[in-house]
Amino acid sequence: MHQHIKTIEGRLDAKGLKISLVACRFNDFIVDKLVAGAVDYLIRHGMEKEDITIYRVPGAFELPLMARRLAMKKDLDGIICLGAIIRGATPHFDYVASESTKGIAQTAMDSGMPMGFGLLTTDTLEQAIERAGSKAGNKGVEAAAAVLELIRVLEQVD
Ligand code: INI
Repeated sequence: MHQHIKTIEGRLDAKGLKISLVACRFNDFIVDKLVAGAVDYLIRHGMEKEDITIYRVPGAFELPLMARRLAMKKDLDGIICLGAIIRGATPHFDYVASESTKGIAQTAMDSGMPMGFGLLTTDTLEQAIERAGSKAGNKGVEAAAAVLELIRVLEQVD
């Protein structure tokens, strides 16, 4: 049905690209799995190890400022934000989660830098574990795949 409609898609080819990850120390036993998943994905899709840099920030609240600073770097093709906010652990879950999410989205919009969103917001530790490389996949891998696809589709806009 769509055979006559021009469709532009992103190739999942990371060759020659330069990406930085911003990863939280908070809940690092979860976040480290997201980081490992994202790095593994990028390398398996052709990125050189030397073209990946990981910046560590204290927690999800600090993600947006670091992402914004990196978005000003002209030599980067994309950024991946990785963190885990678990409701049980904090009374201010909703504030941290919404400020972090809004800040990351706003940074992407203001800068035009492709941004992968790999921030887990779960009710329980078990749900976080499930999304960090077990039965519900790995949110870090998903964020890496999304930013790669976005970079490759954006570069085809003429
Ligand atoms: N930061 C997280 O990344 N995950 C959390 O679950 C979390 N909890 O539970 O509070 C969290 N809080 C810390 C916050 O992001 C800031 O680092 C802190 O408030 C200092 O500014």
